[in-house]
Amino acid sequence: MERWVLHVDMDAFYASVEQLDNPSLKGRPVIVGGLGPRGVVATASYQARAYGVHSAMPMARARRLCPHGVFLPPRFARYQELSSRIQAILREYTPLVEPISLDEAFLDLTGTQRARGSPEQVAREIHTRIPREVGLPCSVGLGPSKLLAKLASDSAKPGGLRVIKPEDVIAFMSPLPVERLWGIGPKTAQRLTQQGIRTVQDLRGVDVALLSSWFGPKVGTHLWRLARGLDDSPVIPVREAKSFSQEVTYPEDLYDQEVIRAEVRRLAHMVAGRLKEEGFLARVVRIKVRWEDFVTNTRQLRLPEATDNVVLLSEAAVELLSRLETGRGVRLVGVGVAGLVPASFRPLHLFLDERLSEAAWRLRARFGEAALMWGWGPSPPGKGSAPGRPPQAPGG
Ligand code: DCP
Ligand code: MG
Repeated sequence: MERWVLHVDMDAFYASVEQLDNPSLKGRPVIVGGLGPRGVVATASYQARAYGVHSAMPMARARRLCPHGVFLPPRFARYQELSSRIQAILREYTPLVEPISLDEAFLDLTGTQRARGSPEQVAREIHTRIPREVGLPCSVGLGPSKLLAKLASDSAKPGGLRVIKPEDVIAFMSPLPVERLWGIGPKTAQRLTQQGIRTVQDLRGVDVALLSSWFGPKVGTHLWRLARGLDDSPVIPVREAKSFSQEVTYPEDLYDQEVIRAEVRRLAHMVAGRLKEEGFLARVVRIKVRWEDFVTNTRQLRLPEATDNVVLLSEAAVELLSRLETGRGVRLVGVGVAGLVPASFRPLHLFLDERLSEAAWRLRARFGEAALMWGWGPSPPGKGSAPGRPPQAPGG
């Protein structure tokens, strides 16, 4: 059966939402992002892009480039709400919807023909329904794979619809710069450029053995396939939310508050590492404490936004610990996370910069330099004022 994948990507998503909610902003350069001194641009309306403003640019630079722009802080809850409405529309066509971020998703339309019309009709319908029913502009691409669907929607931006039929793939791809192929980062692109390979057509002229000698067999074969538009990566509907936790039962009860806090931080680090490994962000942090008399207490809190950040998660866990009364010996400590979303939903790690440094500052103020453990290193109990060694390895 012919494979059909659709890709939808909203145009200047955050900025378009701001324009939707405040129509006086329509047609104006709107820049959404961190407004503090170290803020970064999340996105800019196409009117602002004309001044050279783009995502990930320091806000200070954006202000210089576009002094008469409208600068706004992000409103994640609102973006999330509209994202859900968009996804609900998409799910009317197939359960095979893979959200990539708040404003982007893939749909596998293979074999949906009978129920919903041809993939091309579905693409047209989605392309008109989203602006009509949600009020936001989008771009839609349809092609024989995820690779082609994404390239198609990119080429239709802003506001367009593009269909790439299997027989048009080679002609469509040939003139594209190699960086446009996914999985080709700046480093790979640079190495290709050094060899005089700039476009997909150039890349198609290099045989697989040569590519493999440059990049190794795995990447070499991948590049060879991409150059031919060959991509069979599946559309993966969003995974069920899970939870992760780490807990330890101690051979001897813990009494020292510093030690207990250090343990909570250490477990939070392990959980954060697990989130990173599995590609999730968490909204909820939990702790569990079993006292010497076997009474067990749990506490949980909801974070302002989903994160896998080590410092934020351990800060939250320590905060929860402080909500429990002290004095009794502690047999067991556990730290867990729930409310997991795929890391591709990461709202704005760029802004976290500001909040992160704030959290780091608070941490340092409370526990001293030793409290800061950015990487994924050995456990901290025993450092500084906290005596003792971490007990046996924690179980799952
Ligand atoms: N985003 C962000 N930081 C980035 C990139 C994006 O916070 N470095 C946020 C703001 C965007 C949203 O994610 O509105 C969607 O990202 P896109 O890359 O799809 O960018 P836009 O939708 O803003 O613009 P377009 O897709 O039209 O290029
Ligand atoms: Mg977008």
